[in-house]
Amino acid sequence: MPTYNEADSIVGVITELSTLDVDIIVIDDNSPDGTSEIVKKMRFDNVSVIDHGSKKGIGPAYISGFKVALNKGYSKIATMDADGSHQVLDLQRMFIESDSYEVVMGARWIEGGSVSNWKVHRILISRFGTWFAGRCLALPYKDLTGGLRIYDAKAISQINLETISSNGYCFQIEMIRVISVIKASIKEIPIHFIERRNGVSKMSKVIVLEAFARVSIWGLQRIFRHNADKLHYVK
Ligand SMILES: Nc1nc2c(ncn2[C@@H]2O[C@H](COP(=O)(O)OP(=O)(O)O)[C@@H](O)[C@H]2O)c(=O)[nH]1
Ligand SMILES: [Mg+2]
Repeated sequence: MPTYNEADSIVGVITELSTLDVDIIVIDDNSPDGTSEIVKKMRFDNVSVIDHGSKKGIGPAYISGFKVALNKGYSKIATMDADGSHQVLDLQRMFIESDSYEVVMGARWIEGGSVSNWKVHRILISRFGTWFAGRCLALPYKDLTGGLRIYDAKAISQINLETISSNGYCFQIEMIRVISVIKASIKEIPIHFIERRNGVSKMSKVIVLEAFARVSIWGLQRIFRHNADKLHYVK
């Protein structure tokens, strides 16, 4: 779980997750509100914190988390927001599916999926983002920007993680781009996304622009250079 200023949500999310047989790695970008210290004070045996030093964005945070998870030898790696938007019950259903697929993506924009309390502009950005990325990258999925996913650790271990360049939420799109290069199986499962009740979103114009620029460039590369630009992703 990547965190930036989630002091008001993190205890509830970790407590709820303790109903599952999982270890939790929190990757915190030196949150000024003390998120990291709050987690450490919980003293849960199955929870560890990576202090990431400064605000580097969710992309680098996830990559550090993946590296630690691979070192610890886990077989599956789940990613989840720390603000309470992702439901533990959805994650539980996804774990069942993850026995049959290398990547399970929580999807809001498929039958059975839903979003609560999200402003219209967020819905539009998210839906347009997935549509645009799907067209540019020739990916058939319905929700490319969500953060609730389960990856098979073996699939992640085939990736040259240093070559993943996105800092913001574009990371989620880039991961699926990479996953399709290694031809891992992907399944979308409907989830219920409930907008946070505490704290504020870290979504910004810079994050949207980064995604738009990177996806546009990848789209052009797909047309003009085929797969040559993607091979560096694979070990
Ligand atoms: N480590 C780290 N986590 C972040 C950063 N930006 C967002 N997050 C975390 O990523 C998750 C999703 O962020 P959020 O602001 O809720 O995005 P939204 O749901 O799209 O509005 C939350 O757990 C955030 O705390 C960041 O720069 N660094
Ligand atoms: Mg959120």
